[in-house]
Amino acid sequence: ERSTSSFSYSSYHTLEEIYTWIDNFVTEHSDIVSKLQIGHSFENRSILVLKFSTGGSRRPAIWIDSGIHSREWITHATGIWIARKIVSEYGKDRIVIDILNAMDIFLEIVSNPDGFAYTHSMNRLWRKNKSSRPGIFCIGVDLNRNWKSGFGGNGSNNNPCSETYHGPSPQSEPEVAAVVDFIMSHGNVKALISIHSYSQMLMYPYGHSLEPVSNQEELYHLAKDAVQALYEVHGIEYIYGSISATLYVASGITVDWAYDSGIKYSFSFELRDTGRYGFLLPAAQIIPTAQETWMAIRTIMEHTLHH
Ligand code: ING
Ligand code: ZN
Repeated sequence: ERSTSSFSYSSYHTLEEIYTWIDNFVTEHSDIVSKLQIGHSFENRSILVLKFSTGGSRRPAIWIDSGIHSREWITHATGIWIARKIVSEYGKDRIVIDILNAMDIFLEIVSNPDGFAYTHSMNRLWRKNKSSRPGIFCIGVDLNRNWKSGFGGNGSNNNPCSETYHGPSPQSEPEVAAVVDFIMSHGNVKALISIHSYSQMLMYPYGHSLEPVSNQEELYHLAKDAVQALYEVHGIEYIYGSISATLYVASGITVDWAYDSGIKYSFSFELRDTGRYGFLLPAAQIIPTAQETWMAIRTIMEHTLHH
């Protein structure tokens, strides 16, 4: 396919289809969108990031990632829909105009390309990446346990066969190292939003401990506003709070690393549903999920712009 006009935003897609869509999308919106390759996966696939920018250099930025867990297909689909929403709202929605006139948005849609390919070819419920090491007979590291903050602590596992295996060392996985290197060398990321599914939650640090973060009151009120904006779209209820208090203690996670690296607006979503379909969310729910998630993300971006 050579244009995005035939792409179905209400279907799930393979990695190849998404990467083709990215190329077409960037070509069609080259005035504000570009494609960055920030690294390679363990199996040597490209790790791609969409950059939305209206100019400037190293503007304050918002980072959004989806698909760090490969089986969470609704998150990739939501990322794609949001990419299109950003370009269609620039020029229409005053908030999006103001955001993009002052900030850049980086969007990593497929944060675990090897795992994602594997969910299409072999095992629909694969969560981890696909790395292997000599003498270790299980495959894969949990990319949401491989970050430096709290690495190896409670809610992560030392056993390579575990679904929450943290890996041999912090950032041992190329998919994590690529993001760390990019965000650190950028140096001006103000907000990070990491998208998972499922459970209908909006959460902020910490995951690794019950200790409150310094701006926890601000994050609590912002999460509340974002969840309210989400609710107003289709009446879907999200719960919100710190990760450790809302869900469970989890160590070595993306948003704790982001927060400890100075990104004070650091959030993680768990999208629809609450378990009826779980990871196998019907494609008919892609667009409503993306629409409501967008309103929450827009709320977080607007707050970031004004602070
Ligand atoms: N659950 C997340 C997990 O990695 C999570 C929960 C999200 C923990 C964000 C910490 C931060 O265990 C899923 N479904 O991936
Ligand atoms: Zn996840």
